Amino acid sequence: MQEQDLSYLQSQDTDVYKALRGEEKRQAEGLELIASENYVSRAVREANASVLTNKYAEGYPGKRYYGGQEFTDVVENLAIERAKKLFGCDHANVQPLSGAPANIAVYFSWLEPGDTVLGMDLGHGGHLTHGHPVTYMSKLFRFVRYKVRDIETGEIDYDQLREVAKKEKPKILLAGFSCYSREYDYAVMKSIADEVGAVAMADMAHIAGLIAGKILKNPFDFGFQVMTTTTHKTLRGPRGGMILSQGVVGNPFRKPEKTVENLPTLIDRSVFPGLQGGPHMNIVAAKAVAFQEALQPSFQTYARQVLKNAKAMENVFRERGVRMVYGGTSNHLLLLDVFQSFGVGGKEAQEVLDAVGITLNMNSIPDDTRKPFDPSGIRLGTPAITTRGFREAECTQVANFIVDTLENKNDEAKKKSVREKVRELCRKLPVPDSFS
Ligand code: DSN
Repeated sequence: MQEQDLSYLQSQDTDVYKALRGEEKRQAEGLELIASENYVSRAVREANASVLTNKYAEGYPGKRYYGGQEFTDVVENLAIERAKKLFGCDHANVQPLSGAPANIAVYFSWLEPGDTVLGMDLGHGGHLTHGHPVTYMSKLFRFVRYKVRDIETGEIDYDQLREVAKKEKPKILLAGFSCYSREYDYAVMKSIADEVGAVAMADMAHIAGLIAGKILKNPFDFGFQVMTTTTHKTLRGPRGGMILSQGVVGNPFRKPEKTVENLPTLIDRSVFPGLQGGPHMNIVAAKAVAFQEALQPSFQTYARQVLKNAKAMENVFRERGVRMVYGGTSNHLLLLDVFQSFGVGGKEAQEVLDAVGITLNMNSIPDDTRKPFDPSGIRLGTPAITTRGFREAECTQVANFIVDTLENKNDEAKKKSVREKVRELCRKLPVPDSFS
């Protein structure tokens, strides 16, 4: 990753300049294993840092409330068309500021206050925005949860899900997660949604890049009507969100009838003016650039390698007796029960690993008896190190570093040696500027 030219910033604001340089060094010299993070290309960063940050563009291409839109319309149309091509759908709204507003906008497009959503339990891998009681959405809508049947395999209890759906009659059936390492049976999910008259929605934030890279199944191929995602995880774009949908794209300024066919228009109206004001057009431009990168054949190679790398790490953890929640992985992430495996809490594991240059996050395991601020698990993933060019051999080394560190958390010499090996790997495979 070439150092950004920050010379003017340096002359204007040394404090921010120093913090940015520090972060550049941290990213260059450490291993990023946070499953939801990635490195963007230099082209994405340039678009992100462009003059479009100066521009208001409330509305949609060709229908804005401010003048001077000849270039904003170009970038938003490019982002929309590329997103549609990537995911094979009728419509893309590229304005959501992130994943949470994307989900909220879908809820408001389809639900009335008090309506029910059936989504995955947070403790079993779901996401806060799928109705956790701490969120405002849980005060407006009724969220009911399904769980994983078997924690050793990650199999979802579809029988229970069907029974709950029949009883609770959700308006939205939601497939999606932030910490689940197996793949949904979308056909079964869709059949349950049809049986109870629910819209089938997938929150694919974590695996959007693996779907775009054709390594994991695409919910649209099974009849799902809506998919939300962030754009900065496996999809390797700027920090932001997006809503993809099937149906007829109508004029967002004319209220359509509330039918499944009209979901694209209902969603557009829900994003703006329902929820958000001016979109961040610099981010929209960066999304367009990232989607173009994801349309290249090399992105499929990347997605395949993300999965291979996760499997290589899984093999090490299995060989060395580490307990993996859900028994391993079928995507980019792994959830390790470090409390059972090493007698170390998740918080301490995160801190000890950070000190040797391996960044990941503590995470609850299903039905965890420990508190969220010091849970039993750590979550890790391979999207960022794969962007760096790591393959199975390096990932095997990294998994061994993790186990070595946690087995020897009080051995300073051992940890120093791991730190040096991490630096060496980072020097060998620096973060690239482009990925072709
Ligand atoms: N915070 C994201 C993650 O780490 O999975 C989800 O929103």
